[in-house]
Amino acid sequence: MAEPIEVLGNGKMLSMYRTMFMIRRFEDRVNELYMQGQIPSTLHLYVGQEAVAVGVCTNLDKDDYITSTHRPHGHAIAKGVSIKSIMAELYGKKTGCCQGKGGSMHVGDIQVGMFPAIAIVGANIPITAGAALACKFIHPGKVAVSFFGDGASNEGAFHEGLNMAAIWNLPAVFVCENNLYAASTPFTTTFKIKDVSERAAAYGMLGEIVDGNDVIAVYNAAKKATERARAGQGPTLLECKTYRQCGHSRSDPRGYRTKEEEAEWIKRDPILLLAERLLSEGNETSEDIKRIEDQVNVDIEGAIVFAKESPDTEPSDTLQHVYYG
Ligand SMILES: Cc1ncc(C[n+]2csc(CCOP(=O)(O)OP(=O)(O)O)c2C)c(N)n1
Ligand SMILES: [Mg+2]
Repeated sequence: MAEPIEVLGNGKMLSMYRTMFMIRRFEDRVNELYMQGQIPSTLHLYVGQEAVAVGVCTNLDKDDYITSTHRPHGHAIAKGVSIKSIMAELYGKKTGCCQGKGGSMHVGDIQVGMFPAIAIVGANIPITAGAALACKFIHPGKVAVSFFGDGASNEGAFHEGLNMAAIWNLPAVFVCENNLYAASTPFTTTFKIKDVSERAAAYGMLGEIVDGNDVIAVYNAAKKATERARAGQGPTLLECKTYRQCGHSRSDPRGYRTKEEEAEWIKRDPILLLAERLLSEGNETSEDIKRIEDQVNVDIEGAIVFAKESPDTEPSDTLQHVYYG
């Protein structure tokens, strides 16, 4: 049950709305630019899942850690990576958060607690356990959070990462974004169980299910999980039930699911749900919301100009920042 709006505070609600809208608009624009051939490589969009990143990251400080996946734009924006540096990264520019060498699937900025994202499905999960181990010994009170998909929960790395975090009682939160598909493979064909969170019991950790399209529900569940972690009470597996409204990546005709199913989920669009709540329970008006959206649009257009005007990463930069032993 979500906390009432008065308890959460309108400032926080509006801030979450702003970030969710920022993620959506950022990706809408990035998709257009990609279709125009301005952005190279491929894109995995987060459309429909914004409440997960924002609900979780609203509980995190700058020096808490997150790890992410091939679908990382939302996590990066919610953790505070600057949109200019993400946009420049997508354009392959020197001012990008990874100096333009990583592109969409590797965005991150350790200065704000985000490890560059990893596109190997499940590989970020044990790294989160490692970051949580560092928190326990070097940064007490800090927490490490892993975002990953339902598909990643069938990788060996999921088992290893959760088990290590459990046996060492690490300050970690494992956030599974169950969007019902791993690329074109439906959840039901690769899981014998109904919920990913059931697996928590196998590692002796708490498992919880939350409506991943309700940012307040996600915020509250993540609050409990992060507080437990910070207090030395160990890790949690948080399963957020959600839906990717777009295709898996650049060319996906989505023949593996029905238009009716998509329409049902789009009715519960997380941004619309929060806007309705702000209007009905808060003191906000549609003009207040529009003002936020207008400012976000200005910021995003500014980030695009910044990225376009930034210098390209040069072939001579290739070996800079490359570690070899
Ligand atoms: C180890 C590994 N296997 C396969 C792939 C190819 N691949 C990329 S994304 C993806 C689906 C992942 O599904 P899920 O974990 O549910 O995340 P979602 O795409 O739904 O966000 C696959 C199979 C990969 N990148 N890494
Ligand atoms: Mg999935």
